[in-house]
Amino acid sequence: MGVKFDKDEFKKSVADNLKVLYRKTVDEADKQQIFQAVSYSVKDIIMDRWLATQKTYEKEDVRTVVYMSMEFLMGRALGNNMINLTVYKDIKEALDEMGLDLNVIEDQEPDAALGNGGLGRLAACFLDSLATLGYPAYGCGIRYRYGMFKQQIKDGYQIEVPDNWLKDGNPFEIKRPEYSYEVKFGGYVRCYKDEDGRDKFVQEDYRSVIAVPYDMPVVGYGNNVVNTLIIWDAEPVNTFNLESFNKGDYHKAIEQENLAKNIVEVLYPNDNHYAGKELRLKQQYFFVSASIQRAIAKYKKTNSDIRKFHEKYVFQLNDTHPTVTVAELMRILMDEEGLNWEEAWEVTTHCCAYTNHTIMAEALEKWPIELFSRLLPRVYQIVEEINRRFVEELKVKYPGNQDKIRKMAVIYDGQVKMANLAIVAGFSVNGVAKLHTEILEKQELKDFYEMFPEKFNNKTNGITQRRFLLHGNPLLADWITGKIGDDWITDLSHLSRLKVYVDDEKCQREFMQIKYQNKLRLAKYIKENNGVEVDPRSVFDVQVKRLHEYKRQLLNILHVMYLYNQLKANPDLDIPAQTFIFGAKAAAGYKIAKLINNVADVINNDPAIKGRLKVVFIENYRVSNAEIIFAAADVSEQISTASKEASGTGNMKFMLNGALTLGTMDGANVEIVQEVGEDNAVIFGLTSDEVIRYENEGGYDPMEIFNNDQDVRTVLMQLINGEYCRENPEMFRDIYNSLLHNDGGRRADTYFILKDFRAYADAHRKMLDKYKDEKGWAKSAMLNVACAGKFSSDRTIEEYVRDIWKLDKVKVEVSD
Ligand code: 26Y
Repeated sequence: MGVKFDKDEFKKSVADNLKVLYRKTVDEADKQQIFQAVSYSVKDIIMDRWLATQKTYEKEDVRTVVYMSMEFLMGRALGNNMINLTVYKDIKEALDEMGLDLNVIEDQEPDAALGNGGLGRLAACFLDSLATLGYPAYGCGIRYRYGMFKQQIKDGYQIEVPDNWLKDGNPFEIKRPEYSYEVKFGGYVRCYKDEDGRDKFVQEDYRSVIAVPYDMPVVGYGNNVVNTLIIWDAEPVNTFNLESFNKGDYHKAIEQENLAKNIVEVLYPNDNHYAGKELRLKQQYFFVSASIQRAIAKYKKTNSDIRKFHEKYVFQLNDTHPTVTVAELMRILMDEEGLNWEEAWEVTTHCCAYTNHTIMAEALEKWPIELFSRLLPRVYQIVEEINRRFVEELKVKYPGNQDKIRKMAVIYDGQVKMANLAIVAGFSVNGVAKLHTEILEKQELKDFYEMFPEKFNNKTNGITQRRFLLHGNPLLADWITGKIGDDWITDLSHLSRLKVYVDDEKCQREFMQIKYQNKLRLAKYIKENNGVEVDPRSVFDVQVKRLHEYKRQLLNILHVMYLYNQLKANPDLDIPAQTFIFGAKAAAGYKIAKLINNVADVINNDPAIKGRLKVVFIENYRVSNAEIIFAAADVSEQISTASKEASGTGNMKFMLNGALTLGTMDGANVEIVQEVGEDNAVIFGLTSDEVIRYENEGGYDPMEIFNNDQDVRTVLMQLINGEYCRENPEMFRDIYNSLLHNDGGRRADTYFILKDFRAYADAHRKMLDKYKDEKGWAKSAMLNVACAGKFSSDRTIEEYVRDIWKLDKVKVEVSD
């Protein structure tokens, strides 16, 4: 089923593109132009498959999932598209012959960073798996003009630089103005009776924008399927609203122009933290309304009865961010399609399914009624009615139980609670790892679980092996294929066949040699991008993920400070050289990045340590350099406070690339250890039950640890004695205080860093002992790869399809 590839034709195509696009020959073109030309040539291969896929979907009138997400963290497209078209090596060869280096060309592409972290990257992995498995699917999101900010480190501080990712044009996207829709904001609702005496509702005196879709191809692996990611741009109703202008409403015309510009301007760089910004609600409604309008229009092309819409479409809500879907679908079905409430509710509650990605209270979306009703007056009326009916139901089911109503109502205390809306109107509610779903059922969403147990289900996250092994780690990918064939590319469970090699010493050497090559590659990257020299023979101990208190980068760096003290006190300490690698973007103003960088500065420049300890903060961590980092890791730091990390997906990427997990029993770590066995990971710290118990008891007393553990005490004192900031010893006072003192409503050491410190230090010791046993280590690392099969997003998607989406696989024929 692979693509028939004609090398000469491809070379000609690249040269032609350079001519047509830039009036240049291959020798004259710059790297960016070459990237564009190659991308257009690849797009050309995609195009026939894209057409054929969409034709097939139309002809077979397939049931479709629409993955609704504010975030799609796609990363680079060129390499991935070539991989999935199964022409990567062919094209590499063709370009070689033209004197062009594919790696250099790939590096010209900016990451499509339309997401913050795990949730956005999960959406991207899901699209890859859906296409590869041959399921009809759309992603719907926003074409942010500026994606996730680029991070520079200056003087140890994070500087946020705008990510103008569209500056040179996006070769893979296609603008489709013929499928544009109007989206209305504000104004008021006028109610009147139609000729049959039925209530009718129209929004008047609104401001509106035109939502214009751009399609991005999502190429399935080796199967001719190309699905579509639709990202919506906003344009003013007309460039200069003549109608309003003529009526003298100059102000309104300008307002609408600004609304369009602002709405898609920038991705909010908040991860797991809700800020309640009005513009964010506008973004949500904007892409939701446009996406539903498009789905309904598409449905009506081939179906006549809108009451059966749910037979053909299911909307998966990626967290609460697109939850306004529920009310917007009700509105369109009633106000535009003429259904009554019961009919519209029947369709809506069979269309919408909700995924929860976090139990962090500060990530819960709650919109003030004032804001919500002002921005979306008609939608708000519908939410009110949903709430009124639901509260009636609650009163019948739990008479007199005000407490339940307070907790479960969709509208309460002046706020619209989006999670409650998603649960009430959705037919499915899922968590993203076994432990996470259990916590939802037993704690966070207990009341809802008791009322609607049938809605709840678990879908443990996964990752795509096409990007994070086949593309990101070609040496290991080839080695695996050499051993067990290439079936793992589309069925990761095949990796278990590597188990027979884990005791074979030759295989162990080959495997570790590949790891070493990947460490060299990362060392080179670090040298070129950060100017730090690292020893590829040292242990690469890596924590890459968004900076967040609950993820506890602070625990990691405090331990590095402790290790440094140990090495200073005892220079003969018999431990392998270690490189601690961090990579993370932070919410603006968060101090830990500065601490890590200052610690790095001190340690890396201390000759007494003889290079046995290095600390590196990799600037601008993102999907493209993540691929290089995972491939080179020995130790995977997954150290969140138990119960706080819903799943984690980086943990899976490390495992797949042969790193050992050093982690807490949190999120999917639990399942990772279950798969690989306790001997091939190191687990430490409080369990989620213990954490939750402490939290319910109001915390614990970190002072006791401070007073009794001399090593901890020393490290904490170094936060405030200028050891890591000569010019301002007070620099890290806040961090010190947060660990030891209650502050208003905030408990000291909210995330149990000191409580887990000893166990963490012991875990590190245990990890190093493992590392010293070369063969044992190689075996463990290989077992991590061999046991990673479960963590393919292909497996996750098959579960969503089976339990929630009920899609049929499609076959696409193409004549090359
Ligand atoms: C601003 C706001 C409401 C908000 C924005 C982004 C709230 C949350 C987020 C992002 C959350 C997120 O990325 N969650 C992560 O989802 C991953 C995929 O399910 C999980 O693996 C990970 O544990 C979880 O933190």
